[in-house]
Amino acid sequence: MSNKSKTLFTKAKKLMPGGVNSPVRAFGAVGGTPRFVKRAKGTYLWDADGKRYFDFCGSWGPMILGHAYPKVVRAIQKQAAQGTSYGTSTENEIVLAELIQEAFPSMEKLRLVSSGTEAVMSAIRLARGFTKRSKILKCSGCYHGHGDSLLVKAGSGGATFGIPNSAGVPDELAQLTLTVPYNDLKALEQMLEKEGKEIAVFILEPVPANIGVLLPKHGYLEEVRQLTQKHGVLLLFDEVITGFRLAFGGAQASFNIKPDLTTLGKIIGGGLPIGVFGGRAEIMAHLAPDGAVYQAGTLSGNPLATAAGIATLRELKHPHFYQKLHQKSMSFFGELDTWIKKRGAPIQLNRIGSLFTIFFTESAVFDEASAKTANTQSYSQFFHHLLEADIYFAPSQFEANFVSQAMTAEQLRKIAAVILKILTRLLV
Ligand code: HOZ
Repeated sequence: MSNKSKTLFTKAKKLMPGGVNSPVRAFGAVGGTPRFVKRAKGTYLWDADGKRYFDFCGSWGPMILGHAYPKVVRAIQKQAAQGTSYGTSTENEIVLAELIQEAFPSMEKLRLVSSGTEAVMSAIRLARGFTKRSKILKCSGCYHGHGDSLLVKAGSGGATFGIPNSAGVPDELAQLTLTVPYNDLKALEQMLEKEGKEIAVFILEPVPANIGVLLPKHGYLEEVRQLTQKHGVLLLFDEVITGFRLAFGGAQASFNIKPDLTTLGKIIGGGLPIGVFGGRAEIMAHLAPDGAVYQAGTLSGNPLATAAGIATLRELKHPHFYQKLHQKSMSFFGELDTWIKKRGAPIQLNRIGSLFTIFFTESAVFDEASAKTANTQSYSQFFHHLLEADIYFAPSQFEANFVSQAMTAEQLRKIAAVILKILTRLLV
């Protein structure tokens, strides 16, 4: 076990609640001591004791190119030498906005902010300002950052720690957030019939990845688009995880659906803090200084984050980038899947593109309730066996894992063999 991480965790707990700056990092759900990381390169993380891990967490999504990708590092270094924040507009904001818009044509206008949470909070305010309606609708188990209105039946840390409704959110506000199960069109239809006239926006992870990965049932997203349109409810795709992950144009390109609003984060900052929200020009016109919905940020469009984002997105634009990434991922998942099926193991491998979760349950996982049938104790055991084998997964059953382009087919073959050995041991 990592001694330095233990010492650092003890020290950190004296200074920070739970010893962390974001709850799921604390290993609360899997037990043990969180690893304090000192450096990362390509597919690997090194902890404070110098122990190396093959990393499937990828900083929770941003590191699609792998860690310390040379072109991204150079872009950050070059920009840092020219200043780290100006509080003025820069040309790079335009360059990044053009790259994002090229990938997401539904974002006719957009605004850069500093995190996915901030993007969602701002987009929700805008949706309310535009529609002049107060209620919002989300799916139970989906996570859209920690804005007050979104911490109702929330996934990610909400699911991990069993606090889907956070203390500190006034009931009066929480009551304005309605929920329906993901993949349930009947529930959505009934909700919109009953409350539609008061709902500003339906916010949805088109492919949820914060309760573990869920896949939309055939036709679900198309029907969601039609139903929201019918009721004059805006559709907001939260693609903080799926954006530039499932395809250059995210889930909306993969499933060919045009939402009214979109939020992005993670990958678009190449590992630096960033978020963006955008959508139909008619809606975005309501944002200050053009319109009456206020939104601002000292570090919005930050020069370091935009430099890293531009360098990252330019790599993702290369022809065949996603094809290669998905091919590698598919062979890796294929090896796991074949074994699971052959053995009839009580495990669900939910996956799409380079995104995946291994659920320890025999029933199909397609919404929050089915995700919650997973045996979290088995996941914890699995997680710690992986750690012993120098493999780092997300420290919670209810999160996604990521294949990065830095991982080679050969590495993934070897890792698949290790994972199957661990599963064999666990399932006897
Ligand atoms: N919101 C992230 C998981 N979906 C966790 C971020 C972190 O703890 O670093």
